[in-house]
Parts: sequence; C-alpha cells; structure tokens
Amino acid sequence: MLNLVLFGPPGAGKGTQSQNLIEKYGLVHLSTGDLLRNEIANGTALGLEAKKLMDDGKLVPDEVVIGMIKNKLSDNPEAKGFIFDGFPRTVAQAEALDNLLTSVDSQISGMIALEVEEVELEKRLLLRGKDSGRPDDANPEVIRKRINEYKSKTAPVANYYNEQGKLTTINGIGSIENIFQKISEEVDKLK
Ligand code: B4P
Repeated sequence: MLNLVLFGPPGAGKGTQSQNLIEKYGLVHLSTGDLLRNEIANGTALGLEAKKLMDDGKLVPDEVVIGMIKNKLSDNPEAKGFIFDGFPRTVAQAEALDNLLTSVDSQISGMIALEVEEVELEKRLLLRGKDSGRPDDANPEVIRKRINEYKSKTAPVANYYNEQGKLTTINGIGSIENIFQKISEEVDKLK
C-alpha cells in the first residue's frame, strides 16, 4: 500500500495537490477538513461542535478526528493506499494513525511537507475566503490563529516522521503544476 501524508500550514496547497495525486495514483483521499465540513453541512452534533472551533481557528479534539479516520479506513478495505490531507495535525494523531495502520499490517510510506511563508499563506486564504464561503478563510484574525495553532501543535508532527526517515520537504511556492511535478517525483520514489 502507498500511504502518503500531505503536510503543511493552512493554505500551503494540501487540498489542491491532493486532487492531483488522487487522479494520478488512484489513492483514496482522506481530508479531515472536508470530513468535518461535511458533518457541519449535515447539521450533525459532531458538526455543530466542530464548527465553533473551526470558525475560531482552533483544532478539533484529537479523539473526534481519529474516530472519523478510523471509520473511513474500515470503509475502504480494498484501497490501494490513502492520501492523508490535513491529518495528522498533532503528535497524538500521528501515533494513533500508526496504530490504526499497524493493525491492518500497513504503515505510512512517506510525508510530503509543503513549505510556504506566512505572508503568502494569509494572501491565499483571504483570496479563497472571497468566494469559498468558508468562515475560517474570511477573517485575518482567524487565519493568524490557525497559523499559530499550526506552529504550536502541528509543526512537531514533521519531526515525528523525520525521526522515522519519512519526511520530504518541498517548496510550495510556484505554479500548482510545477509543485505537483516535484511531489510526483518524490512519490514515485516511494512506490
Ligand atoms: P483544512 O480543511 O485541512 O484546511 P487548510 O489547512 O486551510 O488547507 P487546505 O487544504 O484547505 O488549503 P490549500 O492549502 O489546498 O482544515 C480546516 C480546519 O479544520 C482547521 O483549521 C481545523 O479547525 C479543522 N481540522 C481539520 N483537520 C483537523 C485535524 N486533523 N485535527 C484537528 N482539527 C482539524 O489551499 C489554500 C488556497 O491556496 C486555495 O485557494 C488554493 O487554490 C490556493 N493555492 C494552493 N496552491 C497554490 C499555489 N501553488 N499558488 C497559489 N495559490 C495556491
């Protein structure tokens, strides 16, 4: 199985590049952001709770997202592999993911981390916020909070995979096509 973690700060291009990767490699896309927005759209209790946190730029509790990923993994027993987009976002989530994959005799093949500086992230998210309808993209203060959550809680996840020799860092500035080309070269080495 080819299991990839696509990593980076909010607005780095994870969702964008995931779309390209699922088409090229036939992997199942698991975006915790999309799964949470789906819960919100369906008005579930989980969605109502998540919305308050997401609109305020905060992370949703680990047990909530780990539970969602666990369900999705068992819904796709025939998958050739997965792209984890926006997950894991804490070291506790990374450990839980390792345990889930080990239980099905699998593991993370590699993490691709997209590096983009903060001013560019803010610019991209505000631009998307103009027509995405995502409340967390529309407000500069919320965007800054999301970036701070990333720095304090999510950035350590890169060290977690680096210690396992699974981290590859890619410059996330440039055209979407060029960045995808660089990601593909790294993914091909993992196959
Ligand atoms: P996500 O949905 O994961 O959102 P994101 O970090 O903003 O990244 P996204 O993938 O959408 O954006 P992308 O960089 O592709 O999370 C939203 C919220 O959900 C979190 O804040 C948190 O509250 C919660 N959540 C999700 N997962 C969680 C977890 N595991 N644990 C706890 N809480 C969780 O793109 C951004 C913009 O940049 C787009 O408009 C795109 O078109 C543009 N762009 C992309 N590449 C570009 C390029 N090369 N050049 C110019 N623009 C580019």
